[in-house]
Amino acid sequence: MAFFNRLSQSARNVAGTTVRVSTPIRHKASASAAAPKLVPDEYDGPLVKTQVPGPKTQELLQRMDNITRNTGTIQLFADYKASKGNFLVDVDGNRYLDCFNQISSVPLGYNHPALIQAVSSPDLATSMINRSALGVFPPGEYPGRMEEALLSIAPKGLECVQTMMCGSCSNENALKQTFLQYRTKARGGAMPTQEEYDSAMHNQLPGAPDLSILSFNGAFHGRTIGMLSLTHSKPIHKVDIPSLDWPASDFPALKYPLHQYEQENRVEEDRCLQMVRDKIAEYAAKGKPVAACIVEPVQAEGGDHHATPYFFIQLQKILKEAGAAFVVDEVQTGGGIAGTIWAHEQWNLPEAPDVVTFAKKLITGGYYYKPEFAPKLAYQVFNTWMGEPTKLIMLEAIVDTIKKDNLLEVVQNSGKIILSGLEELQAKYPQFLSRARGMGTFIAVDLSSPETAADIVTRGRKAGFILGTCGKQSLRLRPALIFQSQHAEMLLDELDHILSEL
Ligand code: PSZ
Repeated sequence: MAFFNRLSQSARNVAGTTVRVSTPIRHKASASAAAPKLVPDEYDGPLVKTQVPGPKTQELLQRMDNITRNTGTIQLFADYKASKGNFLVDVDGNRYLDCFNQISSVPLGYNHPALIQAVSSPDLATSMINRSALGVFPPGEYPGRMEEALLSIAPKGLECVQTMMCGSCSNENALKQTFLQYRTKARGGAMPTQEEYDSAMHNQLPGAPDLSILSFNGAFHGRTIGMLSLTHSKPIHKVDIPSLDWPASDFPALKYPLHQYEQENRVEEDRCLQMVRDKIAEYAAKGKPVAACIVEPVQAEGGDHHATPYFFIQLQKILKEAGAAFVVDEVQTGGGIAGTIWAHEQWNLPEAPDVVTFAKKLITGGYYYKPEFAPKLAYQVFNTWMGEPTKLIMLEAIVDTIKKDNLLEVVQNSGKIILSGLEELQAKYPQFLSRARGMGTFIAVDLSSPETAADIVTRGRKAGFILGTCGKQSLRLRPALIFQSQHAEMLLDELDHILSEL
């Protein structure tokens, strides 16, 4: 089996810390020369000059902690002016190949020329200075921007779209629309009665109906009070917060490699589908019928759990039969990282999902929906900003760049290199690695323990790589769409080095 046969040596740099100079022999999937840089003046590689975290980060962390007393999550302070392409620079001048991208929310890397140009337009300044309440006084350009930026990439079969601020509030409002549609349908299309208006004011039936939303164990849909009832990835998100009595089904736990476990995986998916049916029946019997089901194409925060297209096709069928809406949360999977703009495109569903939500790489939050899910009355789905017009100016430039630079192909190619590289590393270090899996560059691999996963992230950081984790002990990769074969090689080479030293 061909491994990377990397040759690496240690050298001491001026600051006295170790930087490795490595001469990898290229992985067979990309034996050709490095592709021309998509961001022309991007750095050639990582560079770590100080201890990590460096002295400036440590000083700022202290100051920040005096201000918020809530800095337990801060990893480093960045120098965004100096960051470029796939490389994040910190305030200490250290440069990292960013394989995690602000929790998967950076589409084109740092300071992409197309975005610099887009934000330099007078339109953007006008839009920023005069931020409008989009629900009441939208700018004249807004419908055009929504057509260009959002409808141009709409999932097939979904013709309406609403912008919102973040992923959680997109999910909240999308699910509100499914409740509205459910109740309107139950009334045979009639508007709410006076009794319903009056009882709703006191959180009572029939105006405040006992409906439920089905989610999956291991899911993450946000941290607002409503979404937390659908989030089941880590107890720290939920503890001490009251929650709604809503059903959750198991999500398939697939075995890898998929081709070896087709039968077992089918049994596992059928078990979860049966649980969906059972939960729907249980909650109907309880008087809390399921109005909608929300599902991630890949359970991300929960540990990068995938399911096959079969699972989602069957799930859609079950929901349709039950009269419950099928809501796909593409907040983390959407925007191209799956190798297609929407991960669910790869399922080949017989018809579109009822609702698809997004945020992160799409820059704005929001959701697509079928016309029958549109609210029937004004002010049922509403808030002050209803999104952010400047974000659509940026999104237009992002969508143009994805098309112009064929970034979906770049993602597919880099994804293949990373995944096959991880599979080789898995064969080389079976004591540490298992279950390499991914869609495009949305990739993860399991480590032998949570401690090993954390150790790899720390070692990676010290060598100039930003990596993520998810679930209990998975290493999670979320590169930008401009992550090319040469970046994939740098990453694989470093992982090989780290694993050889464990
Ligand atoms: O710890 C956190 O709050 C995190 S870490 C990653 C996320 C949240 N992801 C956000 C997310 C998501 O991955 C999916 C599938 N759905 C909804 C959300 C919520 O989006 P935001 O954070 O924009 O509210």
